[in-house]
Amino acid sequence: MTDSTVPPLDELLKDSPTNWGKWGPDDEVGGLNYLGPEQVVAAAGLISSGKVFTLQRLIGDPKGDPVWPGRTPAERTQILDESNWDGDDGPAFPGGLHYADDKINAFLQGSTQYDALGHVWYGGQLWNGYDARTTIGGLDKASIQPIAERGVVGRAVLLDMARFRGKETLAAAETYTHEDLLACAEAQGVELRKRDILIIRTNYLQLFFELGDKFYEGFCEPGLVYSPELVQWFADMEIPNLVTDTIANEVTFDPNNGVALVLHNALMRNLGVTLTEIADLEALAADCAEDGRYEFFYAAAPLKVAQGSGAPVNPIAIK
Ligand code: UVW
Repeated sequence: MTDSTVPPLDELLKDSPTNWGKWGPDDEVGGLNYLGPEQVVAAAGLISSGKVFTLQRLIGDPKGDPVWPGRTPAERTQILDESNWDGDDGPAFPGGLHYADDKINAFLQGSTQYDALGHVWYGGQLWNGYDARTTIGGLDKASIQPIAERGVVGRAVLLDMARFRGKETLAAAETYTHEDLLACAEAQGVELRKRDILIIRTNYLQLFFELGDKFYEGFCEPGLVYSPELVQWFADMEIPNLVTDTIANEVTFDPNNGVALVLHNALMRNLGVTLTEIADLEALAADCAEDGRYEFFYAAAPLKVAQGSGAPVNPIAIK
């Protein structure tokens, strides 16, 4: 889909900063290098109440699974259950063992997930300058595997943009900037520090459950909007990981130029910021509003999938 009035990404981002080479020519985890033992130990010091929140959405939710247009929700198939032993097609093991087995056919980005740094690109190059042809048949470079092997642990801050704007959910195509994030943090009484994992709540996916198929009409999610200043802010703040409760973390089409997913490229491809999408932040946000504490320990490790462009994850926040 090419529209001549829309600038190509390589023109739009020609002066955008990159972290290519910063962690060597073989790096595949980008900004996660900012999270070393010092950050892990400091984050552990934030645990005081022992309250645990899991941030994954249910796969196979009876109410539906919100996915990016063109993807389909995971299909779980029962392979074995007690009915297999009604006749004699159940496997026979000594002692009379019966068991349930099932499998899923799922987009690796079809629920709460980490994107691999090689998930998006333009101009024939992905993160760290790797050739886009290394994606053919599976990601040979910057796949989800190195992120999964490393894990993500650090201090996270929840920025509740919906609550900050006094809304149940942000609206389709509604945008916010890094300055809005700072204003939100100030209103919440939390300091944003270098190397923080940023978690942003919009509660937009509530509309998926309320609107059904209409949710996808004129699809344009709310989210961060590109500006050179915003990208520089992410670079200066050394943000390792951006987590949101929307399908793609940023406003789908930039209202200033019409380009799709500019920040996937400016932040992930160029700076190496890992993106985490479709997180369920509702219980955590309710608790933060109640106790007024918007900073906490965060840990996540996506599934280890060889050559994967992303993988499901169930992140954990502990207060
Ligand atoms: C795309 O990049 C298309 O989607 P996502 O990052 O949401 O998986």
